[in-house]
Parts: sequence; structure tokens; C-alpha cells
Amino acid sequence: MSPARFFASLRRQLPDDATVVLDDGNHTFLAAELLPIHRPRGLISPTDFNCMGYCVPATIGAKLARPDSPAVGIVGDGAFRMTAMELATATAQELGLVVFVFNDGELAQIAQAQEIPYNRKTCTVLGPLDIAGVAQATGAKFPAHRERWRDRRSDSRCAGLRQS
Ligand SMILES: Cc1ncc(C[n+]2csc(CCOP(=O)(O)OP(=O)(O)O)c2C)c(N)n1
Ligand SMILES: [Mg+2]
Repeated sequence: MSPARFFASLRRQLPDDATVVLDDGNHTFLAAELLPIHRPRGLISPTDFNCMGYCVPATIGAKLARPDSPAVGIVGDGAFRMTAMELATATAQELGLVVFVFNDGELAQIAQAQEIPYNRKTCTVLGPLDIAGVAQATGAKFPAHRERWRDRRSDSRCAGLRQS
């Protein structure tokens, strides 16, 4: 699925009082460009130190702080694998939140900063990540329907994890 289509569809379905939680990666900039936010504090991200791994636990925090409105996390596959097991906390507490994983198989924000000036990548290609397996291990739901899209750089997928 293209990022533009993903964010347009997300915006259509999100109520104005939702909280969107980002991580650090290419999706951060895509969200800044493509996802209008309709209330103050409706978007949070790790702006102080840009620390990867922020999204999943921060989405849990956002949902605990505002239990009556939706909390949605958007995270890259590199950052997701840093703190994904926190989903077990979300399921144990029956919080009901959604995490979308931008699954492009690399630490893309860094990979492109290597590839553009040096024409090579170093230590930024990721091994396989079984997101459905993570969902199963933590008690989260993983939708059966997934769309794939191919961009110029890599085969990218956007997968949603629903925790309820
Ligand atoms: C803890 C931590 N380590 C390293 C970085 C440097 N860094 C910034 S973005 C990024 C890659 C993120 O990869 P991914 O989550 O897959 O997102 P993508 O850029 O592929 O969309 C890295 C390694 C960081 N911000 N935080
Ligand atoms: Mg990535």
C-alpha cells in the first residue's frame, strides 16, 4: 500500500479526538506530510532524542491517559522490533489500541543516508520479521488482509496490528 493511500485512509477513519503516536524513521516524515492532525496534542513522537522503540510503549501510555478515545501507533519495522513485546502489556490490560508497522525490511532512514552519498548500505538491511508471529505471541490480532506495493527501492508492506 502506498503511504499516501495509507494516511488518507487512516485520516478518513480516525475520529478527531484520536491520538497518533509515531516513532523515528521514514514514516515520521511521511506522517508529518500526509496526516493532518485535528486537535492539540493529537500527535506525539520522540522529538527530544528521536529514540527508536518509542512508539509501542508510548501508544500504551496514550491509551491509558485517554481511555475513551482511540490511540494509534505508526512505527517502522526496525523500531517495532525494539519494543514490540510491550504489546503483551497492552493485551494483558485489554487496552484496545492499533499499531501499524511500515515493513520495508531495512533501517530506511539510515540506509538512504548511506546509499545516496556512498552508493552502498552498511548494516541497515534487516532480517525477516514475522509480524503475525509477534501478534500471536502477544495475544494481539493481525488482520488477514494485507496489501503489498512495490516502490523504487524495495518491496514494502504496511501491516496493521490490532490489539483488543
Ligand atoms: C535507539 C536509536 N537507535 C538508532 C537511531 C538512529 N535511527 C534513526 S531512524 C533509524 C532507522 C529506523 O528504521 P525503521 O524503524 O525500520 O524505520 P524506516 O526508516 O525504515 O521507515 C535509525 C537507526 C535512533 N533514532 N534511535
Ligand atoms: Mg524500516
